Amino acid sequence: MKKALITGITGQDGSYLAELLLAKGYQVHGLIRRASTFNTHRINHLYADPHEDDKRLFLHYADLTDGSRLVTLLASIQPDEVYHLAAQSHVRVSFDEPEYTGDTTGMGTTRLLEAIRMIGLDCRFYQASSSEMFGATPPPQNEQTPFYPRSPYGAAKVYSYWMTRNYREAYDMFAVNGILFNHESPRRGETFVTRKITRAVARIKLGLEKRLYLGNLEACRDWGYAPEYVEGMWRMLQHHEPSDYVVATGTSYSVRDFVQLSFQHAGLDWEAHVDYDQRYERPTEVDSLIGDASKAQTELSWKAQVHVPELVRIMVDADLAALTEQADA
Ligand code: NDP
Ligand code: GDR
Repeated sequence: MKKALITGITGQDGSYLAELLLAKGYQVHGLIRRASTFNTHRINHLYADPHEDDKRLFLHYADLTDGSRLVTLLASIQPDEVYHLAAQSHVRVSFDEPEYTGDTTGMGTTRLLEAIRMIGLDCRFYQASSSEMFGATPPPQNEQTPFYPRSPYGAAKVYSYWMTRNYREAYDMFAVNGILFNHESPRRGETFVTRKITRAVARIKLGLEKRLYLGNLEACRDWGYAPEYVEGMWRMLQHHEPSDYVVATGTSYSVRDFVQLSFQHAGLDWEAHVDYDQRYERPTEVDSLIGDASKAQTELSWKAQVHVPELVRIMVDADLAALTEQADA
């Protein structure tokens, strides 16, 4: 049985990836942070009683800021595949907490790579790189596009990208960067713009709220569907040689388009409910991202199936269903 370690298992992608790997027969180990309240709601449905014999999901306390813990954890688990998804992943927050973002989103990757090297672990390593690394470089963006990050988050991801490549080249590690464009789902964190919109639409529709406050409506993003993107991660680690891949839909919509489609799906007029709030603007913005994922299509046979109109329907319907269920309970 193959063993995988997922950092960031409690996040959007970590939860879908854990589902995928368990379905493929893996033993899955997840790194979780100690918090005063449980933050495992996205993976609770996967967690079996620890006393059951066929249990294949194991959770371990650790933190990206604690390098020695990463060493002991990797040494005891001995995973075949490491999916490094943990990060301070919010771009706007990275302007407020640049040093912490550098320590986790940047240095956290080095601590993990160095732990693998120090204990001589023979494993495959996936780094969650991001389209935010392209930043101000105009679209379309592919694996050859120069990086021009526009936030502390983007800069930390560029550092992690190069550390991953350096460990591949210097130590012959099977280490890859998945350069993933924005991907969303009903499990998306509630402060990212798509989920903030679909959740507000559901609340407005059910009369629980009246207004939605947003920042820049003109930014364009290449939004895909998270469950498909974690399949891309897995395929990168099954390939015969390590390389870096863009994962994207190749289409782009503005935040305004996403707002309009979401309200329209619920039979609402967005202009009657949406207001501007300067606090959601970023000091420097990424204006336009459109990914060219032809390398992933050719080498990994990966292609996005869900595009924004369907994504909007999935997310608005899920938020409406969750709220209705709550109200009925
Ligand atoms: P989330 O924000 O949903 O999840 C982040 C995860 O990282 C959580 O499990 C969180 O744990 C964990 N984490 C944060 N800080 C630490 C730390 N100091 N030590 C240990 N764990 C920590 O992110 P996503 O699932 O959306 O994204 C996964 C990865 O992919 C991230 O690295 C993100 O930057 C990157 N990415 C995401 C894209 C997207 O569109 N979703 C696109 C491109 C890249 P906790 O639950 O305790 O907070
Ligand atoms: P992004 O996602 O910064 O692309 O990073 P986010 O959803 O936060 O922003 C997308 C765009 O929407 C604009 N925007 C707002 N954003 C938020 N969060 N809240 C608002 O109220 C709002 N109003 C307008 C933003 O300015 C931006 O242009 C995500 C994260 O998942 C990263 O971890 C990942 O690397 C990238 O996607 C690819």
